[in-house]
Amino acid sequence: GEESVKDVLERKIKEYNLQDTINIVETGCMGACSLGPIMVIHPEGVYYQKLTPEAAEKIVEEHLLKGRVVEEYLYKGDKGKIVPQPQKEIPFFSRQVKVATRNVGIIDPLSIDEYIARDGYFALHKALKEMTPEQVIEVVKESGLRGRGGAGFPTGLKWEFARKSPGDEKYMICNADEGDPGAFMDRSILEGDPHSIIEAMTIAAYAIGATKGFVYVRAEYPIAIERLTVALNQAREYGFLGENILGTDFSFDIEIRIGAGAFVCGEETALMHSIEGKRGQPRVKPPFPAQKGLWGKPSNINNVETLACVPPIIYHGPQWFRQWGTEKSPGTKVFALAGKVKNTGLVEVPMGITLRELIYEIGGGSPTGKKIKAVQTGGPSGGVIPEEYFDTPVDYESLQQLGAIVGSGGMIVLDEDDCMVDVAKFFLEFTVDESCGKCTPCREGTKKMYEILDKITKGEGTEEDIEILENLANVIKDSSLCGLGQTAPNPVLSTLRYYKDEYLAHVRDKT
Ligand code: FMN
Repeated sequence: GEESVKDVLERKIKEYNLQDTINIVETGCMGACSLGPIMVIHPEGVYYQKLTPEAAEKIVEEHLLKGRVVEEYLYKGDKGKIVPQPQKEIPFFSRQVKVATRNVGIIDPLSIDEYIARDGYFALHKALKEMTPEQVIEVVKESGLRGRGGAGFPTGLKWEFARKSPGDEKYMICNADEGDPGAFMDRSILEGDPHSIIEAMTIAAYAIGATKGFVYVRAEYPIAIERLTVALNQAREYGFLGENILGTDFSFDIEIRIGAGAFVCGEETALMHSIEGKRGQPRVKPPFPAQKGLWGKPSNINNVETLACVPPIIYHGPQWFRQWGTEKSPGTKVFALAGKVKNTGLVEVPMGITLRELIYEIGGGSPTGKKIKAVQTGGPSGGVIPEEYFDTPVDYESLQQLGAIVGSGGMIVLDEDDCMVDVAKFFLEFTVDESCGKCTPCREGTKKMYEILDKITKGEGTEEDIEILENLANVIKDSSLCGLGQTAPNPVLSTLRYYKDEYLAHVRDKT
């Protein structure tokens, strides 16, 4: 609805001859999905939410012309209390720490000048003019930044492998496939701050010795593709990309490649096959991309959110990043809060925050007052975490110990009405659909698991079926070719771990 609000604003501002004093800036997503469309009036910082074209008209006439705040569209807190500046008072906003999304919702993504005004390309300048590639890698290693695409692999170490891998032609790839259902952090960064990715990729390319880069972005993100294209042209024009960047002898350029909607193409080896024009299927590792990547050359691949953290780390130094998070999982992470929670949307928080803080304080708890039962983290590769474990800190190791993962940052909150067998079936249906078919355990096994789950949820299963389901899940996990099959059984295994009684109730009560 934002477009129609903007149209009215433009028309009204012109009508009242305010165009010289009032500037409309179209930004990327501000994160609060349940409140959109949103408009913030600066410099006072008044936050209007749930806007309509009529609301926009009223705000121009009252707020902009007469300086009177329109209460009707302000944020309403507990018991309907009006909060004009929720950014300062409401935990959903005030508890966030924005590193990867530092410019999203603030700058105009189509303006390179606005990016530069917020320290954009300063890190690139510092890296190219004051640091050797090895020093850049050292800073990233010291920061402890770990891959935000799911696996949590240390970014600096991966860069070092690519740097040390012999070869004069190397590639730097950005993974913007973002296939996890419910995840939209990468989209928000690309749409809201595309220059941060260009700057980070150029720094990474300098560090590993790459001359060519690719952003692999899914076709379902047309706005991201459009804004990235504009940003790439601006970066070339300003000398941040192309031949002899910033007058140095380092040259690097980036091309966009558009994916065609296959989840498996987010897996790094499948993604590289897809860029090469081949069928997007994974292959056995090793060799890893750092040794043999795109067209057999040493390559480095990073997720969008990982890359978005790089420029401020280089600019402010590794200890700056380490002021947030835990020893082993430093920094911040963007999560997509969804499901049975009051405040849905994107939030960037320090790692190590507890699930309880995330779901109750930031998320605002249940919207209906029903009892929250669990949270499903990490999308189709993840698992459920029951409410009694909500004091667990959100970091890579802690969630893994509970049978779930941080993954790309999806968090779906479930309440007492949700059947955990249905939840497992929902995610498994997705992986069955998205299995590429190359390896047998994933192709045949996940289908078989789905059939058993279907039988159980229809009240036609037996206790033996539950046993077969569990055995099959473990076999698929151990024997699949890539991460898709290796993690597909996780939702089933984790619901079996904590909610076996619900499986048994289905088979015993025939419901
Ligand atoms: N990583 C992403 O960044 N985006 C994706 O959409 C994505 N999809 C994946 C899908 C599957 C089935 C698997 C197994 C992995 C996927 N990954 C995805 C992880 C990538 O293979 C790779 O680990 C990641 O891009 C590395 O970047 P990082 O170290 O910055 O996280």
